[in-house]
Amino acid sequence: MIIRKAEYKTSVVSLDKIIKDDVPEFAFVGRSNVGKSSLINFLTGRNGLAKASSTPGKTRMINYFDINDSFRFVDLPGYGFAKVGKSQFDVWESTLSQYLIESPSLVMIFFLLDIRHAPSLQDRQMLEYLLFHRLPFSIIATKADKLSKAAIGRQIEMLAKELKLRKEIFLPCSSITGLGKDKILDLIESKLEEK
Ligand SMILES: Nc1nc2c(ncn2[C@@H]2O[C@H](COP(=O)(O)OP(=O)(O)OP(=O)(O)O)[C@@H](O)[C@H]2O)c(=O)[nH]1
Ligand SMILES: [Mg+2]
Repeated sequence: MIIRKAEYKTSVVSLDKIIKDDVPEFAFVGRSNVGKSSLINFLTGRNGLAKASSTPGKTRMINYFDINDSFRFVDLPGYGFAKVGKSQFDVWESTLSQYLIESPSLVMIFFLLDIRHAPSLQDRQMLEYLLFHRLPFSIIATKADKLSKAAIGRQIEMLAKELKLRKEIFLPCSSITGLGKDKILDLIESKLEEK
């Protein structure tokens, strides 16, 4: 899979504006600051396509990107960002979860976890949500450039144990070194072929 074209399509804030058509979608979920927007930029090779920032809470809407005129990436707002008021936070979370169950052409959810940290309570809730609704997902362990090769292996084992998942479904990745890019693109290609 080669991404030769990536374009910003639109952003929506409310559920009634969610795109409902038959273009396959790949969504990126995870806590704020885990690296969702950076991963979209890195996969598409377009820095600045999705707005990334060291300030958590950068992505506040559901952002759609058209890829290769044939599928979409969907950058979702992160959860676990404490600085917003509780009510606004609830709105984000419900929008996020409704997007996940109401999008008709959602093919795959990339669930991002920071490879350096044990999963947060909200990460566990997100996982339960994905399992409960039988949503197709794979786990991207981000920021692997911050660890040695041996430590990457140890952290993947820790995450798999903590979440009671097979360690094979974890893909270590780095938007800085390029680790994981080919595997993620292969996965996207195989999901599109299954359709
Ligand atoms: N070292 C390292 N830093 C990364 C990596 N990916 C993202 N970052 C940094 O992590 C910070 C957050 O990245 P974003 O891509 O904006 O995170 P996000 O998940 O989109 O955050 P929200 O939009 O707030 O939900 C930025 O400072 C990035 O430069 C990575 O693979 N390695
Ligand atoms: Mg973001």
